[in-house]
Amino acid sequence: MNSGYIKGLKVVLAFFAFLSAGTVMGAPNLTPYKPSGWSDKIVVARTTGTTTDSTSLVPTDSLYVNWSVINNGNSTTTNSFVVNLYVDGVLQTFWSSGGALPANNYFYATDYPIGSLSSGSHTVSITADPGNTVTESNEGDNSYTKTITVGTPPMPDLARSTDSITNLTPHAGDVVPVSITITNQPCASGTTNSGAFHVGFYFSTNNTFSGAGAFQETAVAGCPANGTVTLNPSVTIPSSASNGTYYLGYKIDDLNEVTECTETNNGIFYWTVTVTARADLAPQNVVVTPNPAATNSTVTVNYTVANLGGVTAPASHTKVQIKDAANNILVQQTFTTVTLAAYATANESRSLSLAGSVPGVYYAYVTVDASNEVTQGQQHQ
Ligand SMILES: [Ca+2]
Ligand SMILES: [Ca+2]
Ligand SMILES: [Ca+2]
Ligand SMILES: [Ca+2]
Repeated sequence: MNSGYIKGLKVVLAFFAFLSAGTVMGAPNLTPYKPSGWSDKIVVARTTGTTTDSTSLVPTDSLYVNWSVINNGNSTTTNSFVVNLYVDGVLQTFWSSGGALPANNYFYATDYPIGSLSSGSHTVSITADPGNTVTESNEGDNSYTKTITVGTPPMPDLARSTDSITNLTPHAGDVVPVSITITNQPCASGTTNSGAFHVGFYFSTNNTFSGAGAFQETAVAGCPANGTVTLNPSVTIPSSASNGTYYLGYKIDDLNEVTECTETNNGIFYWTVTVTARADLAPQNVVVTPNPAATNSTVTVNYTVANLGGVTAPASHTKVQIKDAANNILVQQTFTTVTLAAYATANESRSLSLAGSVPGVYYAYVTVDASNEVTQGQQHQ
C-alpha cells in the first residue's frame, strides 16, 4: 500500500441542481479528478515533480504516474477506501485513503514509478473503491483509463556512401588497399550514433556471394549521427585463387552489432576483380627426430613443402637451419625442392649434423624458396 494525500478544494463545486433518477440523496461520490494545474486525471511523466504529461515518450524513459480521485458527492465517505493502479490492465499497486474523505476533497498520489514501457500503445488506469466499501451516489464513474503511446527511439542507419579500390587486377595473395566511406543517415524516428561495428569482406566467383563467409573483418569504432566514417583497410586476395574473375565484396555491420531502422541497405557491395594466380610455397609440419637428441649426433628434419597457390611452382631451394635459443646458427643447409603443381605438396627429409652443439634447447627453421626462384603472392617461413 502506498501513501496518498487528501486535499480540500479551494473553490466550492457547483451545486447539482438536477439529479438523475436512482441517485442516492446525500451520498458521497468518488470519481477520478483533474486537479487545477494538472494536465489530466492521470498524468504520466518521464520525470518526478511535475503534474503535466510528458510528450514523445520512448522505451528508455522511466515513467512516473500521478493520479487524483475526488469526492464530489454530498457527504463524507463513510469509510476509508483504496485506489488501484493498473498498467495495461495489470494491477501495479494500491493506495488507501486511510480515513474518510469529506465532500469536495480529493485524494491523490504523485511520482509513482512504473518503470519503462515498450514501443506502442499502453493503458494506465485507476479505479476508486474497487472493494466497494463506500456506498456512492454513482458507482459507475469510479475508473479512468489513459492511453499513452511510447514511440520508436531514434536509430542509426548505416549505409554505403562511397568506396574505391586501388587494384582491379591483383595477383592471388596480393594485399589490396581499399577505401570505404559509410554514412549514418536519419531514420523516421531520428538518428543516433551507431556504436562500434565491423565491415566484413567477401570473395566469391558469383556476385550473389552464395555460401561465402567473410574472410576478413575490419573493426570500426563507430559512426556519428548524420555523419560519416571512412575506413582504409587492406584486403588480401586469397593466395589459393586460380586465374579468373572474382567478386570482392563488403558488407556494413555484417556481424549485426548495430540495430538499424533499415538493415537491407548494408551490402554486400562489390568490385569485380580479375585475378592472376601465383604459386605460393609454404613450409608445413616441421618435425625433428630424435628429440631430444645427443650432442654432436645427427638429426633428421622432416617437413612438407606445400604449394598453396593456383599455378605450378618451379623447382626451388629450401633452407633448413638449426639455431640455439639466442638465435645463433648451429648448422644450416640448402636443399633442392621439386617442381610443385598447383595445390600440390612434397614431403622432404633432411639429415643435419649437430657437431659443435652443447646441451640446451635448439630450434629447427625451414625457409621455402630460399633463393627467391618462385614468384609468390605471400612469403612464408
Ligand atoms: Ca463514484
Ligand atoms: Ca463504491
Ligand atoms: Ca543500414
Ligand atoms: Ca545492423
